[in-house]
Amino acid sequence: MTTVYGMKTSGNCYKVQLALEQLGQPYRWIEIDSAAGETRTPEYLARNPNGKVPLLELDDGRHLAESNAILCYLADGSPLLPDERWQRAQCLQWLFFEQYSHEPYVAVARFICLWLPEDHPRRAELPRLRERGEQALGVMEKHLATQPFFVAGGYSVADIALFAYTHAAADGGFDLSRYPAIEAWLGRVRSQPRHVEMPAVDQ
Ligand SMILES: N[C@@H](CCC(=O)N[C@@H](CS)C(=O)NCC(=O)O)C(=O)O
Repeated sequence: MTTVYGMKTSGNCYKVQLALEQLGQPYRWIEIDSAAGETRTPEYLARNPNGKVPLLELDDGRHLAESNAILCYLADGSPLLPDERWQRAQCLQWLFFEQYSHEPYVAVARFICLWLPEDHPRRAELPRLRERGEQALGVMEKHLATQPFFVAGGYSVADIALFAYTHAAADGGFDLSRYPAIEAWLGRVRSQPRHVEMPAVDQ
């Protein structure tokens, strides 16, 4: 059976969980505690030399890292990843946008706010992270003002990838009420069959 090494409260890992649930694919989840060093053990680094979760392990022992690559692998051949060339390229466009222009700001602000102490020096990064995160949310808002989902064909891995940290953006100090089209899209994503929520973080 396919195995996922992940952390349930990580948006990058939640993307993989959500896709597997919506595809109805059986899987085994191994919870990794990165704070306890479990992504830095020799055994884990042998599976993923980059020492990150999520990580997919196939039955034949092959491993695949990077959440959005995992989404593409899992969704291949399903409606979550269009076959049509242009729509598929648009999916990829939004997956790369998520990793380069969204996640480094929206997810990192969340990480700092939820996991680092009040007096941690990295809190000084928050104003810049919020400024750049707002830019990404602005791009999404404009797109979603005219379309129900990111790619015209319908709900896809692009929506899964962008939902993961956008729906939790308030954790990083973002005010989503300023983005009505994003809020409406979050509702449409939540109403998809077999949707599961990301667990709340214990404070
Ligand atoms: N680009 C990677 C990012 C993976 C990543 O940053 N994972 C974090 C959790 S969200 C992690 O493994 N942190 C633990 C560590 O670095 O030890 C992806 O999309 O999968």
